[in-house]
Amino acid sequence: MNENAAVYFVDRHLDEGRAAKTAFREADGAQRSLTYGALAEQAARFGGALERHGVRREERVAMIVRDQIEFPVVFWGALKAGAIPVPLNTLLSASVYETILNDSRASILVVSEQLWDTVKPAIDGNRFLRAVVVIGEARDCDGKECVSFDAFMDGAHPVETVDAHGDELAFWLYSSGSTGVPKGVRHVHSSLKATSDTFGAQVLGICEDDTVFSAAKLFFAYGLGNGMSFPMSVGATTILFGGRPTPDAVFDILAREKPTIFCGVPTLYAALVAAQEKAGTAPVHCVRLCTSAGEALPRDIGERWEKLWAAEIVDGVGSTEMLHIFLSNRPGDIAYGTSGIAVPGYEVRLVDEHDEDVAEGDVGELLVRGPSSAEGYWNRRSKSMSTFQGHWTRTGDKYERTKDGRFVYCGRTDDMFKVSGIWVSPFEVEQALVEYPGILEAAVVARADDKDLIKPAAFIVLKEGAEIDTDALKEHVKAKIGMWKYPRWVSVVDELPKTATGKIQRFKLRTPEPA
Ligand code: 3SK
Repeated sequence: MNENAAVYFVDRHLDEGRAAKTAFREADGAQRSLTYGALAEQAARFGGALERHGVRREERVAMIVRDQIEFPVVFWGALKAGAIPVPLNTLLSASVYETILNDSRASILVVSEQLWDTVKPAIDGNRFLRAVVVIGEARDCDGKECVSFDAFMDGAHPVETVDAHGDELAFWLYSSGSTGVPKGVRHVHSSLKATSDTFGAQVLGICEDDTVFSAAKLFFAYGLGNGMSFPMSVGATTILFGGRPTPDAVFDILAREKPTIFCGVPTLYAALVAAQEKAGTAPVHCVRLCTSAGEALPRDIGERWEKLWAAEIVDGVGSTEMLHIFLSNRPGDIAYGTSGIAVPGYEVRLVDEHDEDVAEGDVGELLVRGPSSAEGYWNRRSKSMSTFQGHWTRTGDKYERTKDGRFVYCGRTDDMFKVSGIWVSPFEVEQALVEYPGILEAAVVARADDKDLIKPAAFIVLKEGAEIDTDALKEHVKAKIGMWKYPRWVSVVDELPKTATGKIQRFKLRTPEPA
């Protein structure tokens, strides 16, 4: 049997009578849409165009592509031809693109024309790229072949989906984690179906009648599942949005497109709740379910959203290495402020520094085992060996298990610190901070005081027009979570440094306080 993921996610829909069903619809630009039939045809032709350009199996096809209908065409077209699509974050700088394009040795790059000015300097000196395909008008590429997407596809013969084993490499995703160093995470064909069969089917209960809008983009593992593999596993429809998901843009899409499932990240939910409460307008009730991941959702945000929208947020945790969410709340059984329990098909453990299971109520590093773990990092043997240990994957996240078996996030292993000999989770202090009126977001890091003792330091973003009394804020944190955990320094900032997917980059805040 051919275990190429494109058979299950693309070709199967033709046999099951969904050729005319809309698979993707754009919410912006020309508002184009793509049926399952057109996707199968165009992906096969994109695969043929790769072959015509001499792309062979396992060669990498880099994608710097916004959420638009060409994204699934390129991704599945590459898989059909046996090439390896490598979707990249569309918000990176030229120097990071240069590093990743060299690291992956991609021979073809597909880029959205809106991103051309940023990407162009990254390809000038590249020795591996044979062609650059621009979705839009072709550009001048200084000696490299540069064609428009339409010209690249023109006249290409459709490929037959190549035979692949489920364990064969299918695609890579680059993860820069909380440290900023990009690593190529290599995933196999069977993993996409594994995440759809577990989180998609058994937690979301996604079905053919659903319409999904994921504000988290397709280049991110979370967005790839939400907006592509889960809906395509059941023949549902996805709304694509290439722009920045500001509250206004998101509210407009929810009202116009009426998705039944909405997927966001905590920063976005915080901004949506603040905007909605300020405007005082009633939301359009269409979503049956919302999801959150990327980092733990503050309890307060979950509760306020549910009150406004009468729809639960299913908060979970996943990783690029595990492809999607493996620990999650369940619809109808949500405990905001926790990451819920293991997703069916996954097992988790909390271990101490000797890899021994910790006692109930103690904090430990979260290890996970399940069917979608990556094969390893590209060209990073030592990091692969320390992360992927047999069947278990180390997440680098610290968790505590409550009496009722739910997992509570405590921070990254490298973000935790001790104050007066007791562990402090920056996340717990941040949760207490954002519950204080006027605070939109907060990040907490360790800082040495004038006696060289480690204490929490907070960075806060205020809601529009808000002012706060920092002494009263410190008292609030003391009363809420404990005397020793309150931030000794509070800095008001315009925004927090974050990865494109919303994870706070605390390492960027760990500088001594300016004199
Ligand atoms: O960070 C997460 O929670 C996540 C969830 C799903 C897929 C990928 C990631 C990083």
